[in-house]
Amino acid sequence: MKETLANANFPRDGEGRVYHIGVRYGEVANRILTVGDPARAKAIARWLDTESDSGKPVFTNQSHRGFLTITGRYKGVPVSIMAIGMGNCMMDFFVRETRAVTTGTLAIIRFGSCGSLSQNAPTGSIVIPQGGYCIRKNLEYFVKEKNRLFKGPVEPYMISGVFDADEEMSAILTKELEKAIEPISGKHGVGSVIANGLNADGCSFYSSQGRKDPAFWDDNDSVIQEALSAHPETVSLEMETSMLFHLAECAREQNPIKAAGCMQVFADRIGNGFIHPDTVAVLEPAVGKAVLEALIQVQVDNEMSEEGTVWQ
Ligand code: R1P
Ligand code: URA
Repeated sequence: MKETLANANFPRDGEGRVYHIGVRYGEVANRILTVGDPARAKAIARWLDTESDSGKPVFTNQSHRGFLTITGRYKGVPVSIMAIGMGNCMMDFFVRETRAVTTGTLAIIRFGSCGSLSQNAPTGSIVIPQGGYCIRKNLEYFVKEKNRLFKGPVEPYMISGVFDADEEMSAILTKELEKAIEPISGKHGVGSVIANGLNADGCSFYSSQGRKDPAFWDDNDSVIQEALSAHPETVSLEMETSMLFHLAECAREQNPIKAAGCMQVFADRIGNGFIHPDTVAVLEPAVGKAVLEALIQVQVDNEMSEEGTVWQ
């Protein structure tokens, strides 16, 4: 960020660009497809209308903190594709700062990768969770006993209740994904669409996702079993989607956010398998296109006018 930032509460530069995602009003559309990996965002952007379709070049911004924003039109409708990196705090930066530079309802669909805790969702499947919860390492447990703030018994992991996905948007997404996956299902390792389970966000790829790392004290032998006992409908395990649902539920009524998600199963945590890159090469473009198809069908109230935007 080249310019000085005046506001300590919600930092922006002199032109209104928010500090971390690096964009300002008119650079992000109301309909957003968000991913973790910038390469996935760039690959999906090939589905956007070209300059000869829309008369406007696609806008791209790479922020100094690693957020990538690509804004254009899909079948004439303004959309943004945003890569945000990994973890709950990146989702928090993305949702809050995007909200600060937009008006009207935001419709956000995350397309990520995940681990699977269900035999019904082997690698190459696509999962659409109806809700999500968080598994967080309880740092207090790992504080030396003499330094603990809480003197009573503490557990090593905290499992939250459920935050719901937007039902209507998830239904549209399911319909589009079923349409897109049906012709490739069973080929190149592509599986089928699994809707209606729950997603768990781990605060780590390792400790809170129950992975064994002999180099660290994690006390996580039973964390997955505890999560499944609390939420037997759990299908997927990743790091951002439940946080997106949580933030959408916390959005004030005057600034609504609709949130849904879908994930390609990369890691089979039951059978210990990992997806082959050839499967991802077939799956990602098909899912990306289906998410864009879904986004343009979603009802968005008070959508921003085109004046002063990069898609004008
Ligand atoms: C871990 O490898 C990352 O992959 C998943 C997890 O949520 C985490 O961000 O999502 P993405 O593929 O979207 O990054
Ligand atoms: N992303 C995750 O967070 N976990 C997995 O096991 C796979 C992808």
